[in-house]
Amino acid sequence: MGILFTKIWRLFSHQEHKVIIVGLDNAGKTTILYQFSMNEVVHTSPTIGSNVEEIVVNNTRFLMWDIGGQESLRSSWNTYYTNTEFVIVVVDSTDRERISVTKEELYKMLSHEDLKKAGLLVFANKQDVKECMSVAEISQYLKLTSVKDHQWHIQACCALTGEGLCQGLEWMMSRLKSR
Ligand SMILES: Nc1nc2c(ncn2[C@@H]2O[C@H](COP(=O)(O)OP(=O)(O)O)[C@@H](O)[C@H]2O)c(=O)[nH]1
Ligand SMILES: [Mg+2]
Repeated sequence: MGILFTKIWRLFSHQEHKVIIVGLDNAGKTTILYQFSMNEVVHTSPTIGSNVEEIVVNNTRFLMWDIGGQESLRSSWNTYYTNTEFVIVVVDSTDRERISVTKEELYKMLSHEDLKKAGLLVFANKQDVKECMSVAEISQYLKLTSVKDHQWHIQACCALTGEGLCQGLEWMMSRLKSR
């Protein structure tokens, strides 16, 4: 009864699904957010605090929070976690030096009580840049196959052209449907 009620409630309530976009500064989070919301490339400046946009895909509404990734802001990421259904982690695939920092932040997030049920989508961004890390390399660095308690998916993308972004959204939609 409880589950049925929840499903019906979702159908009629036009509920928004909360998504947070995190990752280190300069990874491409804000560019991705505005590709989703406006389908165009915007000139970004480092995000202080957060940007938020509503994105509607086939009647499914996502409320997407793009949270500043500078070191000083990372400690406040957890104030955004409540009711989050998906965490999008954006990786700058050209930034080999800081992939370990991303990994550290990733596992800190996954162990947080408020994100226990959240799905994880990793965008391997900047795939247009020569010699960038591949999806396989990034998966390996982040040890994604060891993530057993969250549903996860990694997607190659280029935020500048938008390539790969729809596939990421489709994965999120498929997770919602399978509930
Ligand atoms: N070559 C390339 N540059 C990108 C891509 N995505 C973002 N950028 C650039 O990376 C810089 C940081 O992007 P921004 O969205 O502000 O990153 P944020 O700090 O994570 O929000 C900007 O100069 C973007 O134009 C991409 O897919 N390819
Ligand atoms: Mg930003």
